[in-house]
Amino acid sequence: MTANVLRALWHEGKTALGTFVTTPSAWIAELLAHQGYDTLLIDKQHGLIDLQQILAMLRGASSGRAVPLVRVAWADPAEIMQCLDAGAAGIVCPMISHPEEATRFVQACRYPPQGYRSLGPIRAGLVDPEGYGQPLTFAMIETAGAMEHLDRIAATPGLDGLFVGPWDLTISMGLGQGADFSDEKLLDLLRGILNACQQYGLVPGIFAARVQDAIDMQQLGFRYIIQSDDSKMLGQAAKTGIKAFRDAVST
Ligand code: 3PY
Ligand code: MG
Repeated sequence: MTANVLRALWHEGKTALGTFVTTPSAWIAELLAHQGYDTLLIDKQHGLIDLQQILAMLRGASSGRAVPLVRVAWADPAEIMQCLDAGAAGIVCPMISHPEEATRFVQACRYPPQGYRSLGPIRAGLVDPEGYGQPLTFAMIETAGAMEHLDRIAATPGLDGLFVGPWDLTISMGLGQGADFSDEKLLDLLRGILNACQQYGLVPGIFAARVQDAIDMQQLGFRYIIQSDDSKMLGQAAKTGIKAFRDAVST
């Protein structure tokens, strides 16, 4: 499954739904890729995953229909290029605060003359021979700096979308802890990001922990939504089962 599958979906005005994969497991990636998600976001920033495990997870995800992207730990060109060569359909890059960082990120994903990616798509060329040179590029908007430079970040040539990290954004903007999607101050920021996306032809993306928040964000205008993550889902399912059992059984 390739970047162009998602591009086609967005071109039709549809929404891509995915979840974070935080567990270093090809099986979890494969399992989730078969559940009906449009995309998966393998989390190398806050997940428990290192570069060696990315290949196996991308291979696991490839057997399903969900298009696998990687959130890298930082805007490190070497790491970005390794994830792309391994076959990631795109990169979500955290903590982009300045236009120069956005340019450095996007150009690491593009071959000359658009960028400075080095040629060597060892697996990418195998799984996506047509499109490996045009992976998806999402800059994360999650800092006060990003809000200050939003327009110039959005104008970065070759950028496909902005992806909001509401938790970091909330902290960075001094709005407290934990993203409160009913907070008008946060909603104002999100509307500003949506406007920038519309102006520059970018796909607006966001993370939402709860399903209802994901629905609300889709209604607001976001078209790339990552809802929850595998660790949280597993923990919640376990808690629900344990509670049901303990409530029913007294000893
Ligand atoms: C944030 O909300 O800060 C994120 O990075 C989402 O994972
Ligand atoms: Mg974040």
